[in-house]
Amino acid sequence: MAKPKTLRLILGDQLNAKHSWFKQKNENIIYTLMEVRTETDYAWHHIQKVVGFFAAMRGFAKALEQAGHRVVYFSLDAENNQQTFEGNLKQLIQNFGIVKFEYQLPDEYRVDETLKTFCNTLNIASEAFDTEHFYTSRFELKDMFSGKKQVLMETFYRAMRKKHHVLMAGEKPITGKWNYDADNRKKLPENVKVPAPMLFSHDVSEIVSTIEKAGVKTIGKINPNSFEWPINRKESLELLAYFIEHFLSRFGDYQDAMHRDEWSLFHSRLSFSLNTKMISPKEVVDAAIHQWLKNQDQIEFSQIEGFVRQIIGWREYMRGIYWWKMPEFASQNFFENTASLPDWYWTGNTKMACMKSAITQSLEHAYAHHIQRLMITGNFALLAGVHPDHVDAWYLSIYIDALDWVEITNTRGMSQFADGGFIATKPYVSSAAYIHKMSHYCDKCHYNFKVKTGEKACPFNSLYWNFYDRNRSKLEGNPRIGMMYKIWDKMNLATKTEYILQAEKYLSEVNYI
Ligand code: FAD
Ligand code: DLZ
Repeated sequence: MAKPKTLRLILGDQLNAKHSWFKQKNENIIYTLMEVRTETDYAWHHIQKVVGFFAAMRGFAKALEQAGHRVVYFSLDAENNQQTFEGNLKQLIQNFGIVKFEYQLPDEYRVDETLKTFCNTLNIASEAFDTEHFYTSRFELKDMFSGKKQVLMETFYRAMRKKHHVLMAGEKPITGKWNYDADNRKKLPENVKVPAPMLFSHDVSEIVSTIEKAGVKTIGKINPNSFEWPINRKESLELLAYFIEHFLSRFGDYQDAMHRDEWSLFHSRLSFSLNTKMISPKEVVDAAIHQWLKNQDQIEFSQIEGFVRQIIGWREYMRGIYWWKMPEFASQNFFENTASLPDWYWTGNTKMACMKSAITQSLEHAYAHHIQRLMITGNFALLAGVHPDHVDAWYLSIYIDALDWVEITNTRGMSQFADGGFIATKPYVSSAAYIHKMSHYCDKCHYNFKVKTGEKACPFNSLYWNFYDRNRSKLEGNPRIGMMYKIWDKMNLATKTEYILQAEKYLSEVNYI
């Protein structure tokens, strides 16, 4: 008699080869991965994002099979593909006489709800497992801060350092100081050469053709003969090794720098590998610390601390906030913004050099680094009063690493202040002076970063003051912002009026600036 069979679902962002599920081979366990329209169509994903996920899923399925596991893979164009997780799962449960359904906890609220509902409809047993990827469990941050007056990343980060003994000497930080953020804000000098980013070169033409034939709506560009992102664990580890050898020693210094000719500077570009779980945050952190320990004469502590903070700090923090605050988080709009996203967010066709550069590279590489996302594209959207739903939709589309749990917390929370300051203590907005200070964009711009009004005035300048003026009742009481209103109040009425009129002009013709 055939043995009772278990069905195990692996989602596209659960490609963790080290998961304990895979320690033993068992012919009565069937693994399934599926390319489905519900996932390709919930956003207008960048073509490189869909291709990256499919290529990595296909490779993962093949590797499992080669290791002796039983796998059923649904490609997008398979005839029996029902194009939903539930449809395909139902089919498999019937066809294989499955007696138990198992899955790993999804990182996305939407998919979590779908699978919970699906399990409730089943008349067989079901069980959810941890993904064995993150440092924290889903509700660890909520438990840590529940009932506390202040929820701060820094508090969480220190607790993480202590709990996981990262860069610690007993209960104290190894150098006596927790955070070197203040040292991480340098502009890139002309004499510092940035090593070339590590690019892979996969032929993904078959996947691109399947996506196109199916009529999936995507954005952005791709070279089907030379796809540049890692698509398996081996390549993810190579990218990690390349980062720690060539970029880590400058990571902290130039973390906030921007440059028109350098699309990834000293950043790791590991977010896709991490978010698909091809590599774990602990592997990344351990490898970076190991490199620093071996080369302390060449790698200053501020570089490694800056990097570790992003992974055990920000990344885990955003995940914790997500599970604490969803689903309400997804509809917050503190400033009651209503504007549409300018059309050129989808084309890069604007006269502002910084926006043009950040958007064009995003369309070309499905990537922008943190400060481009926060202080260029996010900054402008907030100054222009764009509805956070539109901003979210754009960020969820355009980046290869964009998954709801980390996209929405960064976009709606950190960047758009739509949560009223739960994640960020003040809105991340700036005038042109900051952009000029941290980048090389302004040198070759149609606009002049020093000019506030008139034909060549950089839009960031008048929009900046217009933002503060428009949102005075909501921001004035914030102790981190009071200074801005003092400066504004000291300006004479004529100047203030000119700024507001200039901002209104730009907003009224926003698709053409
Ligand atoms: P590095 O600069 O090399 O940093 C190393 C790692 O730290 C990253 O790979 C990432 O895993 C982690 N990290 C750094 N900053 C953050 C952060 N703020 N939140 C979470 N993890 C962080 N990150 C995503 O992974 N997916 C998203 O959809 C996403 N959307 C964003 C939207 C906005 C508006 C902003 C401001 C930030 C967003 N981020 C997102 C965070 C950050 O910009 C990216 O993680 C980073 O740019 C990825 O590039 P990298 O791997 O080269 O990062
Ligand atoms: C991003 C993505 C895309 C484009 N397609 C798929 C897919 O067809 N099948 C799948 O399992 N996952 C896909 N993903 C990643 C999912 O969106 C991700 O698994 C969920 O959001 C859960 O976090």
